[in-house]
Amino acid sequence: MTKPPLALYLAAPRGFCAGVDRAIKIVEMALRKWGAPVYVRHEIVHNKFVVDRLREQGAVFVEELEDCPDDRPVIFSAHGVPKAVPAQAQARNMIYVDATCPLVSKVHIEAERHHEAGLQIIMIGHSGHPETVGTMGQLPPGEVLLVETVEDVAKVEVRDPSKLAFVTQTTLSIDDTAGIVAALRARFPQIIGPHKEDICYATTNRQEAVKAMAPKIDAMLVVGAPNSSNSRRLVEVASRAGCSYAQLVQRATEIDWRALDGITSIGITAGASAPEELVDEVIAALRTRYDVTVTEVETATENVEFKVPRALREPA
Ligand code: 2E4
Ligand code: SF4
Repeated sequence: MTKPPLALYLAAPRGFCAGVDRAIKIVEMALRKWGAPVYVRHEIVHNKFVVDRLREQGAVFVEELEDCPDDRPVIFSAHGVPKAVPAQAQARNMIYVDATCPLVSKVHIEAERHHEAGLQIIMIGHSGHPETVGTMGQLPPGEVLLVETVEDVAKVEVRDPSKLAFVTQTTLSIDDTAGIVAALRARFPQIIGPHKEDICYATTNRQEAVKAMAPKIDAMLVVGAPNSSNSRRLVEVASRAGCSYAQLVQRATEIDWRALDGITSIGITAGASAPEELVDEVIAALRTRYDVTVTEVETATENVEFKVPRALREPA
């Protein structure tokens, strides 16, 4: 039987960003330096495939520092941790390596600087997400207020409207955040903040690539995990840009073939924590049912690289 033709548009950039590359490298280098087990507080990045592979090499994933023994190294995930976490590790004389993405650490420093200048901070982020918990946890309780929506901006109760700053999570929707920032500036004209927001280059580029592709395609598959904020935003961006079917898939086995019935074009992208092997797997699965022609849609080039901490570059 002949397979129906399918025009496959592959987003570029997609998949791993510099912060994820660095975080995974940190775990691998720590395993080499100290041997197994090395503990990791929270999924190093939000991807089961990455976590499983590191677990096979001897990494032990836990949610809290309390679940780690004193005498084994612990790594903090790319999303960042509240100040209390390294403080507790130090108090227990533990070896720890911080795999927080430098672009998340930059936001932590920004928040601290505003606090030292006597400002209360409003964070735009998702409640309960580890990055939000980590950034808010840089300062004492009450010093960082969380808003998730434009409606929250209308309700938030601040200490002094003339002494305010804002910071954001790095993986938010560019468009939603612009609306929330506009609402903040309208209600609090004196609020201080970054030029736009703190959304990182990788989040921005992946959303832009999806926007460029959406008009060309009948469906969009985003390779990524359900707990990955940046991946979920890519699904939303595709839907809003007019793609009638946009779906997050962790890997090929999650493709809903019935939903793809009758399509002639498809877009594929991957969140910043999704390995390229899983993109390849999805494309291979499509090839079993369709006569696929691949076109890459490149809207930006990336050459960002982050060094691993010095402790890992030195012998044990
Ligand atoms: C740290 C900061 O934050 P998100 O849920 O998108 O994390 P994920 O692990 O999926 O992606 C990597 C990452 C890590 C993004 N920003
Ligand atoms: Fe860092 Fe951005 Fe990657 Fe998050 S998505 S790890 S902030 S580079």
